[in-house]
Amino acid sequence: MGEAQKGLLSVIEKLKGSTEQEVRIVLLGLDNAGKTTLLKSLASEDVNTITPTQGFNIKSVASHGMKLNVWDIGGQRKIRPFWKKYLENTDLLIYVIDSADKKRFEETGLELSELIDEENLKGVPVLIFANKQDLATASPASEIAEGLNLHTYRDREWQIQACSAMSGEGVQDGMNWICNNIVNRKK
Ligand code: G3D
Ligand code: MG
Repeated sequence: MGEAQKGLLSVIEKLKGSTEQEVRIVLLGLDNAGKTTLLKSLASEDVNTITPTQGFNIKSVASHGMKLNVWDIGGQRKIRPFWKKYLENTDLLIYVIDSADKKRFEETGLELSELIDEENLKGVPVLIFANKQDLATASPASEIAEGLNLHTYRDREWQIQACSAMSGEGVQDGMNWICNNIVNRKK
């Protein structure tokens, strides 16, 4: 694997120079969006899976002063209250969308808008990965942005990045945005 694999760690290395605080990131999206694939390209470290409560699997990577938590959202109304703890003090939200799964655009849009309203994510910058762009049936990021009404987000920084977690294309661009944003926020 190439540069993309080192992406997040090198971002964190840079951040260490500018802050002593831990950087907390949550990576979310519907099941099958590509989170696990993306995670593998973001972190070369071993990923621990913890199960804090029944039916709620959370993958957690901690290294270099960074804490990254990942879980599937959608269809989990009953266990949502358990998320709270893992959304506390979040510095950045990464939201992953399967750009080729048009049937679930509405569902993923609803989940994102609910997340954005979470108290613990108030004002938190959000990077949206329009993933699976390598598929011929993928919708372009601009169309997805429109469908999600991203232009109405006025209380936070946001960015949509076309990518393929599989090939790594676009992942580094997303990392660069993260780097600039967390650095600006922590200053
Ligand atoms: P999740 O962790 O969000 O549930 P995964 O999603 O990372 O497990 O990915 C779900 C499926 O989508 C996997 O396929 C994975 O290989 C595929 N996938 C992830 N990212 C991409 C991408 O950028 N392009 C393409 N074409 N496929 C991708 P399987 O077949 O293993 O279920
Ligand atoms: Mg997964």
